[in-house]
Amino acid sequence: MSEYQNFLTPVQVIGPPDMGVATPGSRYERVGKPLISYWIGKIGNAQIGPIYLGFIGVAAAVCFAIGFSIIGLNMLASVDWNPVRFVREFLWLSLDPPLPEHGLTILPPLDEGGWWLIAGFFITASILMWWYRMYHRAVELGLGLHVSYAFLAAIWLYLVLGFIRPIMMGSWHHAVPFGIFTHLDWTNNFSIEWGNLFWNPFHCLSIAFLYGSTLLFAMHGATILAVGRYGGDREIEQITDRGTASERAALFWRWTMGFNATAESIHRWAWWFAMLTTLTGGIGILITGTLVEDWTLWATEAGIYPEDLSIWPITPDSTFSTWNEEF
Ligand code: 07D
Ligand code: 07D
Repeated sequence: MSEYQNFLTPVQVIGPPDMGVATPGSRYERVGKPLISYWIGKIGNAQIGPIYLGFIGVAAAVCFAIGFSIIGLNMLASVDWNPVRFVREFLWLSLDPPLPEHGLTILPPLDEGGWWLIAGFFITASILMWWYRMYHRAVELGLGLHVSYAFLAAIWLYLVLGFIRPIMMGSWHHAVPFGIFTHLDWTNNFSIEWGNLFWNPFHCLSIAFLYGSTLLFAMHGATILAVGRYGGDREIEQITDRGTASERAALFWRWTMGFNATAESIHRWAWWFAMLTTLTGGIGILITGTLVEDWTLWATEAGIYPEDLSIWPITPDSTFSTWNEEF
């Protein structure tokens, strides 16, 4: 038998599936006959199901299906109901928000943004209900509410982008289209329209936390894998069994950079960095066009953007003719 387990040496115990702890007072039960999958066991827990099926969860799934279908059917209509074109052109298809002249009208003509509003309503209802499911399952299991707060931070950015800011701007037109490439185009146009988002300090903060999140994730993931050979991933033993993996992990960082997080605090670092990415991002988007009209102008006035651009002689600039001539 393997002394320690990783995804190459898993010992998979096959036995009666675990139904999980009882949650007295729950109105709904877990459903589905659990199954054990060797291959799923390679990337996580081998047992699939049972899944908790509550009213809100089902309602969220139904709302998502309705919103998703409305988007899909509109896309299909835009290619004359031709399934081959739908598949080939999918990445370019889009369901766009209402035209500017409709302002904040609740129901503009369906093909001028009405379908976008209806789809948006169902997708948003679905996300909010899924959030409630996260919240409520945590309460019932006696957990902290950290997962639901983290999800809420992402929902904050989503709501700012598609709901709160468009209302503050006085038109749904400012919201994001439902489309793979069109939402990228929207993102690019947003930056251009409001004077280059790079000069928005909240965009800077959001990027710092996003990059920080990947760094922390890499450091933490790598550290635990590195001490896996000493059982570092067996969290229960590590709490009582000092002097082995956890200690080596901590020492590694104390020796390499003088400071080490603890097994608890590293998760706090990760949680805050991830949450702050979308929290600061949402603030940055909310104040764009509402408080600040042009970020380059703002940065110039704040003394951040240089008034004399000749101090950056080597910056590649595609509009700079001699640069173009070189290529
Ligand atoms: C890996 C977890 C799984 C989730 C996945 C996404 C859908 C959408 C759409 C039917 C990390 C599932 C996608 C259900 C189906 C239709 C029309 C999460 C993981 C795999 N974006 N964005 C993507 C969304 C915004 C931006 C990809 C959503 C803003 C850039 C995917 C939202 C701005 C790039 C996607 C949203 C923005 C992307 C991969 C909501 C600024 C890319 C996402 C609800 C923040 C990348 C072609 C991923 C890409 C990409 C989904 C909002 C910018 C389609 C659902 C408006 C610059 N975005 N995005 O892996 O390849 O996330 O695009 O707010 O380069 Mg986006
Ligand atoms: C979108 C939160 C909502 C998602 C939810 C999930 C479903 C799917 C799935 C069933 C992602 C719902 C899920 C419905 C269900 C299944 C399978 C989180 C979301 C609730 N930028 N930029 C950011 C960089 C530029 C622009 C953030 C880098 C340019 C705009 C991030 C660069 C221009 C916006 C970031 C760069 C521009 C952003 C997003 C470099 C374009 C935003 C953080 C190196 C030319 C957003 C303040 C995030 C923001 C945002 C990174 C460049 C535009 C840090 C690294 C200058 C308009 N940019 N960006 O977590 O918050 O998103 O800005 O150039 O709105 Mg940017």
